[in-house]
Amino acid sequence: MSDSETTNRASKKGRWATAVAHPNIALAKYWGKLPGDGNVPAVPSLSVTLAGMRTTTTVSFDATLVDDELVLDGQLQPANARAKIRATQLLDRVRNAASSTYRSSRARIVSGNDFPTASGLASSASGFAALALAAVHAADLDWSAERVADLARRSSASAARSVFGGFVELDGGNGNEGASRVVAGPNALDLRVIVAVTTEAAKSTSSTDGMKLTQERSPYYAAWVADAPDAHAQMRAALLAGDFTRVGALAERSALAMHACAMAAGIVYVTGATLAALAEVRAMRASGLEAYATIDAGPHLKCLARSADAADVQERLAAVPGVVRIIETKPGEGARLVDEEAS
Ligand code: 2P0
Repeated sequence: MSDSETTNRASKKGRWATAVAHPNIALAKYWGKLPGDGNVPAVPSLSVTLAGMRTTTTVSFDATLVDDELVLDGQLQPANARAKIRATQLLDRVRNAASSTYRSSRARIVSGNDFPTASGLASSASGFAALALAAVHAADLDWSAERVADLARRSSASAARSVFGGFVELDGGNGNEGASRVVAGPNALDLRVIVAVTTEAAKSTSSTDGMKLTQERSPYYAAWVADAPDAHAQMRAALLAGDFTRVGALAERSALAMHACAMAAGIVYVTGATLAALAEVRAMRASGLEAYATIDAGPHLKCLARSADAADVQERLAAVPGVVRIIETKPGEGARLVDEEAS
């Protein structure tokens, strides 16, 4: 990041900063939390941060405000909106660490996504990564990326991974504090992630609620937690070996294991369109086109392919009934400050 890209300006009423962050998709999934209120995952995960989709967030501390304000995708959120409450919780952590100038000041947050919000495209990951970085800088705090990631994780664990670029791991499991770090840079693997969007609507069960119900009700939850550290270690090794085939196969396995575990608790994120897209990915492999599927807490399918195969994969997924559009992404940068205001 160059100095000219960063900003932490004084305005008439206070200080503001703008951050950009990208979503990430987990190749080895996080699903389930440790007991307690630290929002520490029960399992380690490994993700790739995705260029091609972005959240831009401006935080402005303003002593004249009586409450924090959140404008999300152009809509002022009501005081009792879940997103607004979660944003205020993050700001409170920042205020507690900041100087007296900010401690009693409310803030205006303006945040925009260039992709569907809250539908399983990881908008909470990019949203809280951008919010954490912008809030820390708007409050004049000089924190490391690791500390910003820790702040973001407390709001949404996957957001810690979007603070960093390339391939990123997030610790989880007993005796663990949920630290995150870069495993490899964006060019470590020749990879394209083709997102088959199946709806523009918000999902019905949040990840937080889905995980809670899975932990309470799934007969397979203990097996998922027991298997995850080894699945994560295998993914890490395959990535560091540059082995696309193994990364892809392990990613599809992790996604299906997570969904099987959740489905056994009655939590179903996939739709007919998701399964049709999954069948098409498997048909691609049968025909010699090496592609692998992953699915998050929503109905979209993300397909992993080599760059040379990306156009063919896009064409085949676009033809699947129920796929409404395609977004092509590739490994990208972590969260960063920019010299503009979000709208
Ligand atoms: C992941 N997901 O590893 C998994 C796979 C979705 C499916 O992390 O409760 O929004 O806010 O910590 O981070 C989405 O969960 O959940 C997620 P909270 P988060 O990417």
